[in-house]
Amino acid sequence: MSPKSNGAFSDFMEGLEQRNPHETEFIQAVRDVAHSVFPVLEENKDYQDAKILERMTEPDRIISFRVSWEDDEKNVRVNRAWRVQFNRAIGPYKGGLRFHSSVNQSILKFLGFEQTFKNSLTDLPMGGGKGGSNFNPKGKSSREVMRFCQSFMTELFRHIGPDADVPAGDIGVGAREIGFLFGQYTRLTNEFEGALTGKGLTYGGSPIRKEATGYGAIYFLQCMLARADEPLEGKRLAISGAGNVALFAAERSVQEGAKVVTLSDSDGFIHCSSGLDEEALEGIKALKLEERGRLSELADRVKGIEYVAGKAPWGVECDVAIPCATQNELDGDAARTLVGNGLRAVVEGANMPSTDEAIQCFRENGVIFGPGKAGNAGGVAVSGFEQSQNAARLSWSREDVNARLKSLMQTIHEKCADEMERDEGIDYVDAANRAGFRKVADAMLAYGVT
Ligand code: NDP
Ligand code: 2IT
Repeated sequence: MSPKSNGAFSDFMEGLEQRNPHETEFIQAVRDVAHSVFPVLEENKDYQDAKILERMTEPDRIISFRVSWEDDEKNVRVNRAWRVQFNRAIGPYKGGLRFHSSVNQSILKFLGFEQTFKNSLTDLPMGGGKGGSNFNPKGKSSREVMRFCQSFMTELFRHIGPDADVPAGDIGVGAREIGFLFGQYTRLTNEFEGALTGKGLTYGGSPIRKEATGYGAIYFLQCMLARADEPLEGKRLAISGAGNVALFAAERSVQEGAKVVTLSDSDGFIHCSSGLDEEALEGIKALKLEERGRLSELADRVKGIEYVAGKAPWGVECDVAIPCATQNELDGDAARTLVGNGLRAVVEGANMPSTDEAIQCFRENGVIFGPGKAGNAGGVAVSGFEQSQNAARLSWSREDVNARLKSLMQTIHEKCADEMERDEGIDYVDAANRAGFRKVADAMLAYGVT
């Protein structure tokens, strides 16, 4: 960055921090993008005059609402919920819903902001949005989750629709929750339409949607490794998380001949130094996705697996780290340990899982680093394919969707590689931010001052 650009960047960040006090995750996400795109702004007076970045960092609107519901003991419970409709320049708002006790406005604003650039990278007509609630589904019965989802949708339905805003899953919102939410949406609106994605295959869902984020991350990793003339086969992968993203990243990795040496949940991690085989993975998928069990139960069930309580998996020896749990789960200390153990590459399955200090450490040590905006875009991309199938009242085959997903991830990688050729000083982080930014910025310019 030039000294002039650097000064403007500092002024911009100071203003942003004053306008959004205490929103640490949102400020972190904006800093990452602003740092990458300031040199682009410097070259483009139209962007500067139109105050494009100032406009992009204010959500179009935030809907905040109360969700009241009754638990199994007939107690009335109250939660807080939001839908952040961040940016509609290139398509209807699109992005997941998160149900987790930690959810707050800052986290949803960071996720909605990042989603805008991620969706732009897919080249599909999708704007950016995110929503959720501080409701904690853990330990709740299915009936309690159903009553919560129905109450949540009774408020949200008036703000969404296939051409307005199309939510999907995220942490704590999987196939079961999308079923309850869609059931209530269709009941309230008397319409059967693609207002949510991640639906079950019997009611408008797309093949490969549940696998898409994890598979997509591995397709992106393959592209990054190929550019560095390295194969994926035989590499040891440390994956964190044991949810929707992590499990299907693991599945694809095993299919590609890589060794998955870890998976984790918020209580600890499992370690299998020889790499999980397909049978072990099937057992883990059943435990996590169907029985809703804990990884701590596995050591007794599967031979060759060690369970380590209370720790993240970043201390084990691996060639590639794939964080697939949550934001800021991989910090500077973890990054230094990984690098000390010979780490070659990182691809982010989660959104913003690496802290700034971790990314800095990867940069300084020549680790190939694929940011979440590019690496995990496969999930929302197949959501976009689900919207297309719903609108056309068609259903594509698994093979077809998987081939489209693979090709889309390769295209995102090519866009990043093009940006890196345009400016040799940048990495995948800057490249993904710039490529995502240009499309949204140009659409906003075309609309005038809105
Ligand atoms: P799930 O709810 O299916 O799984 C989340 C996993 O991460 C669980 O194993 C969970 O453990 C663990 N986890 C969650 N929060 C924490 C925490 N605070 N500390 C430690 N572990 C934690 O979510 P997804 O797999 O869908 O999402 C994972 C990440 O991927 C998120 O960052 C999400 O935003 C991102 N993402 C998801 C997409 C999707 O299609 N679902 C698309 C793109 C990105 P436990 O069960 O113990 O809580
Ligand atoms: O972070 C994400 O991209 C998601 N949670 C998926 C969003 C979607 O609309 O499929």
